[in-house]
Amino acid sequence: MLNLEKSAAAFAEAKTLMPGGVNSPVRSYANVDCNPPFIARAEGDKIYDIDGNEYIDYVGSWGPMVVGHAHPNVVKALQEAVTRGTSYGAPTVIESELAKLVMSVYPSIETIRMVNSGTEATMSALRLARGYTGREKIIKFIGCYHGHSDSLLVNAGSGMATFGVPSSPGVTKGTAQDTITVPYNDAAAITEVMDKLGDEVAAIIVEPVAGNMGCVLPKQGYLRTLRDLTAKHGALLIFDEVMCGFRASLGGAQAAYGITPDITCLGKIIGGGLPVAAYGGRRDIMQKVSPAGPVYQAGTLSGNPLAMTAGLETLKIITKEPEAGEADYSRSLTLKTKKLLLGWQAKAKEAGVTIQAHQAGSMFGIFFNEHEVYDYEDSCRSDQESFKIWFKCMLEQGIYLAPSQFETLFMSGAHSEEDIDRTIAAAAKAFQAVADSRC
Ligand code: HOZ
Repeated sequence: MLNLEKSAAAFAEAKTLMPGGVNSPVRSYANVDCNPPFIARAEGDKIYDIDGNEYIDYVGSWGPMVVGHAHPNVVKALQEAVTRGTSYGAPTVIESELAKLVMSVYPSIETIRMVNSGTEATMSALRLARGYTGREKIIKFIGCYHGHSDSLLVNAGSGMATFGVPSSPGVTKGTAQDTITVPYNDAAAITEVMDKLGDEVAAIIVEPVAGNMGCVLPKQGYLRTLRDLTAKHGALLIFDEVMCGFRASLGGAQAAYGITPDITCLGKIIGGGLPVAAYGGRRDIMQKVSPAGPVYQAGTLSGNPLAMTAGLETLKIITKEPEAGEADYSRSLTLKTKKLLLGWQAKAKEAGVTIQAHQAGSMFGIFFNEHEVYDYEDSCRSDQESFKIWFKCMLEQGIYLAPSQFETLFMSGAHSEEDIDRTIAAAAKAFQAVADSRC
């Protein structure tokens, strides 16, 4: 039995200090009926709590830790950088270095603006789309989560799905009415809406691989439909690749599916675990951003030298040319993820539990569902009770997973074959626990 005594005490105190005891909702474990381990440190693919428990980590800080925790190159670069000061609020060369590296992998990004979080990136991208097109309406997909700015907190995934809150109080009717929501992966539904309202729409924003209703892949041709409809109606197509960037493939979903968006939002990995995100795209659109143009957006800590350093070192590792005979970084993550999921599927089958397993490169997840999962409704029909049992049994065995069916798991370069084998063995017990609970 996992001893979480110190974590429980720390959580009790935190609840007196912060709403729900946390600074971001899902990590509270509120929907899995247990206390969250309080984390003391992390290294490689392992995370350690204040009770001394060790876990194999598949959350990876919700995506950024693609090279593992405390990678020596990242640590060394940060140690050197910190001695030069922590923030200048002034231009630095390292911002351009990171920009060039990102743009070399994402050719659709001709000009980029660094910000501090995915929320800032998507919020700013929408403002830009509205400023560029002179239109007010935006379309988002039910169950897609693009951070917590007002216009995007409508029928959103992630914590809103986890806690069953379709929209947030505090978002005005005026704001909400400019956000049109449509089911994900339904080409007929989006075509109908665009045929009716397309000329009023500034942008369609989409997670091209959805990661906040669980991991849900786009159907064949779906992203092409979005591209064609936006082009037809003079609206912009925004890919929110905060999660799937550098994960669905090195070049993200846009490279994996061969679709070029007008604007891309990135985050997580490009900060290597420090707070960084970015939005960028076609030069003519980005030239509308202040001070090149009139669409205002700013940030004291944007382009922060420590954050740029962590991002740059992380991207250098994952973009490095492989040695002869070696798989490239991204491909090796994909292969490890595949091995893990095949193992989980086999163990689920042995236990007589049906799951749907989804993978896009190094992001992945499972649903306890007899049927295929293509959208938020399908995701909601998954068996939440089974998920809870599975999650807790995995945690007990030292496997750290996202505490919600409406989130995604991530593989890192630090996960060893041995740890993947251990994770598959743990899954055998967890699926059996699910099967037993159904007897
Ligand atoms: N919104 C993130 C997950 N998709 C962060 C969750 C958290 O830290 O609570």
